[in-house]
Amino acid sequence: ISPVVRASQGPSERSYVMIKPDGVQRGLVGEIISRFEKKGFTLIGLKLYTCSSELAKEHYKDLSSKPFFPKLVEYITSGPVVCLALKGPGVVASARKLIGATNPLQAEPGTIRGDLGIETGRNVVHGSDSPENGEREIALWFKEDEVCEWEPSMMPWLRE
Ligand code: IDP
Ligand code: MG
Repeated sequence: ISPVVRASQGPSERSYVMIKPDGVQRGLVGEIISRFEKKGFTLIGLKLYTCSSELAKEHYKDLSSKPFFPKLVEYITSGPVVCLALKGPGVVASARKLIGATNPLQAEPGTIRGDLGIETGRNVVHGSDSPENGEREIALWFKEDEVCEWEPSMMPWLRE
């Protein structure tokens, strides 16, 4: 079995990561994408997008009863976001670790929020909280033909 074929086997978990409008406005797009690229996850979807409040509400529907919900929807729809779909073993939990705690002041240095933010309401980036939500959110934010399944040629150098 070739190393390329071998490396492509195994779980194919996917996460939806989004650079929120503050991250785009602050010019942090390259920096943030770079952190996920360097970690070794496979980028299978990427676009700049300004979302409707319907989409924002659907994305955050579990938080609809929270007092901050209207402001959250206003924030997410306030300008373009960058939508990323990432694939790899354990990508959901690992992306959450790279992103850091919801409140940037509590997020560890070295994490995206810990390094780049100061307020929960401007915390720069989103990451799916479960593999199920990863699938749900990728289906919500990307059309089917916008997700590109491919096998990076460096895979044998990332996975045994
Ligand atoms: P998460 O993004 O770390 O998963 P959640 O609790 O799922 O955190 O909340 C989703 C988003 O809602 C947060 O990233 C943040 O933008 C916003 N949010 C959460 N709690 C608050 C709050 O108390 N005030 C303002 N915005 C909040
Ligand atoms: Mg969440």
